[in-house]
Amino acid sequence: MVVFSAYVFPKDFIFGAATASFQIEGAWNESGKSESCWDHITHFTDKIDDHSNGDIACDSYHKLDEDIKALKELGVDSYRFSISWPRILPDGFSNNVNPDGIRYYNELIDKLLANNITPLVTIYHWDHPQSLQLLGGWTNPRMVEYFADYARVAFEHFGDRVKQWATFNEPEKFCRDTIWGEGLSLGSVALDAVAPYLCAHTILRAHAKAYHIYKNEFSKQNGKLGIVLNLTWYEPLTNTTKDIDASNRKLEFEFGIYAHPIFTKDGDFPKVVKERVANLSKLQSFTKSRLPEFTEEDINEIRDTADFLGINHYTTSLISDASDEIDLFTPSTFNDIAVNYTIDPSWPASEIFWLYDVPWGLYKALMYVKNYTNNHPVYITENGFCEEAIDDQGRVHYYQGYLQSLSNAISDGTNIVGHYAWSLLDNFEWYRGYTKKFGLYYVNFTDPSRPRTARSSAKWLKNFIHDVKSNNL
Ligand code: PNW
Repeated sequence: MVVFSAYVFPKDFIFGAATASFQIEGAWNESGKSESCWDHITHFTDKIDDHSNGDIACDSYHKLDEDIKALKELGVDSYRFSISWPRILPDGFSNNVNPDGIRYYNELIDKLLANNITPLVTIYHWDHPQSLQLLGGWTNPRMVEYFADYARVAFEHFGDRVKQWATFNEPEKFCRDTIWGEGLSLGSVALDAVAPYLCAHTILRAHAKAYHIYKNEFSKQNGKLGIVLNLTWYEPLTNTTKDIDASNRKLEFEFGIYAHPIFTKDGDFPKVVKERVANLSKLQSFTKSRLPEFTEEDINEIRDTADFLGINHYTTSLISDASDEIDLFTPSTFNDIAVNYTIDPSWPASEIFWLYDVPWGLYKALMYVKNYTNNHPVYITENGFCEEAIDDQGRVHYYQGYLQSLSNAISDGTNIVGHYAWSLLDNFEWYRGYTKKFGLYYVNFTDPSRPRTARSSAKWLKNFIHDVKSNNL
């Protein structure tokens, strides 16, 4: 441990920046790539705020040298990016591998390594082939096999050089809304009350299957494999038992539903999740719980299948119990959870509605994770702020506070091994299109050459990483 000013980081701590394929690559139908579910949503629905799409995005498919230049300039140790499933397996299945997809990621990986930047590769960051969406997407249990086959192709082609793998990015988020639309009510029992649980059940089995393939067939590659979960910190609004229980319940439904089966010795979904969904399902006259059950075999297969946990942490909400307000007879995940959200008006707001600058929330989240996972190694795989200005003092303030909190959590015994800023670049922000900016680098989307410009936060982070490292020498 080296102390620099007030910051403390272990000597081999990893600093990085993150992106995801659909959000940056563009080249949506080039060189053998097929349509992804997100190409489909953006082309055929009006759900995106600015009616934009990922057809060109940051054009990183043609500009990987510029991305690497930005990473190099930042002085990061690592780059977290994701692989586009339809770019390497256009039919969705592993019988047909697209050589140009393999070429692109080979080139990216080789150039990163040549610049001393290690890759952390997310196998799935929300963009599966539309052909598999037509087969039901993540509600189809066969996706377990299709995903495992896809992961095997990734290990085969890239595993000689990639030593850090994450299977899924934020399954709770995409199981809730990314394919079907967003919002607390999507308007059907199937989507509001059933699909998120079918999806969770499939994802956990797919993750475990990929883990066992990696450990059994690719043990020689000697890498690490984990999963990335979203973890907003939920602080009880008051210190009443009802609000404390409500914030715990929210954490279990959002984080525990994935973390409990993988990281606890009991395995399986959290007790409160199983009980509440079973009880409400019964009351609502379903013949069985809307939450699928795992078999004993599934539970054993899923338990202990992560070398590390990735957490995406952005912000904090204040939680109160909503049990008295909900209609128990209306099936929905919102009613299953039964909480209300609010914020403290003194928190600095970002330019996206859900994100506030609350650095102590990260400290609490990390302490919670330490307990929950018995101090498993953790990467913060995403952390960032939404602000458009080139002189983005709000983002600088955010990183100052969050890195301080992170450093405090490390001093207090949490096992945090890395931090990735979201994002390297402004990019396609899902339902917000290009209206919301998360980049350390500004991207001019009206210029066909998509020039990248360092924001103040990029310069700040560069100096920060440099200072931490030179004090660690
Ligand atoms: C993450 N929330 O999504 C994703 O992993 C990224 O792809 C995305 O660009 C980034 O965060 C910024 O949004 C989230 O409402 C979306 O709390 C929404 C929330 C959290 C994470």
